[in-house]
Amino acid sequence: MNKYKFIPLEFQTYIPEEQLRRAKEFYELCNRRRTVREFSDKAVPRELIEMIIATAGTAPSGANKQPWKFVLVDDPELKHKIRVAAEAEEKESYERRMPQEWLDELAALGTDWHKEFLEIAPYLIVVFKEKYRIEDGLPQGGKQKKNYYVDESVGIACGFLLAAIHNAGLASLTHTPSPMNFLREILQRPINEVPYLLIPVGYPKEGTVVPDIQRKPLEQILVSNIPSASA
Ligand code: IYR
Repeated sequence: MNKYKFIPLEFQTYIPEEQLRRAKEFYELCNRRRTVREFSDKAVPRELIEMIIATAGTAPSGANKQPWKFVLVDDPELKHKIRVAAEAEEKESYERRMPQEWLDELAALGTDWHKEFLEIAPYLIVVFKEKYRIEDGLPQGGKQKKNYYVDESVGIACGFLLAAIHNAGLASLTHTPSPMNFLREILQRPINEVPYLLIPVGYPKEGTVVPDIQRKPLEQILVSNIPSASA
C-alpha cells in the first residue's frame, strides 16, 4: 500500500452545451485582455490583489514544489527605486544592447526606456522563481534542495496570474527589464530567488490606446496530428 495519503478528487463537469458555452465565454474573456503600458494611479483594494495572487498559487508545478514568490510592492519609495534602476538598464538596452532587428520588432508596440508606469500603477507584482529551496532556514546555513521545471512552473503560475488580473477587471503589463537582478537587491530577496517577471497592476490611464495588432487565428496555432496521406 502507498504510505502517502490520497483523497477523493473533487471534479466538476457539465453537459456538452454548457461545456461549450463556458469554453466560449472564457475564450472571449481572455481574448479581450490587452497589455497596457499606461496606468492610472487609481487605488486597487489589497484584498483583490491577494485573491489574484492566491489564484496564481493554484498553478501546477514540478513535483508540487511551487517554486514561486510574488513580491507585492505598493510603497512609493520602493517603486521609485525600482523605476530608477529599471530605466537605467532599459536605457542602456534600448540605446546600446538591443540590435536594430529587435528594436524594429518592438516599434509596433511603442515601447521605449521610459517606465513611469513603475511609479504610477498602484501595485507592482514582482515574480521570483525559486531556483532551489533552502531547507531549515538561513540561506547561508541551510541545505540546498532541488526544485523541478522551475521556468515552466513559474510561467504557468504567471499565466494564471494574468488571467486572474484580467478577470477581476484590472489591467497589467508583463514587463521584463533586462537584466533584472537589481530587483533581488532592492527587494532584499534571498540568493535562491531569481527575478522572473515584473507585473504592474491597476487601471488603464483614461484614454489609453493599444497597438493595432492581431492574434494568430486558430488555424495557425492548432496542428492536428500529422499531414494526412489522403490530403
Ligand atoms: N524589456 C524591454 C524591451 C521589450 C522587449 C520585448 I521582447 C517586448 O515584447 C517588449 C519590450 C521593455 O520592457 O521595454
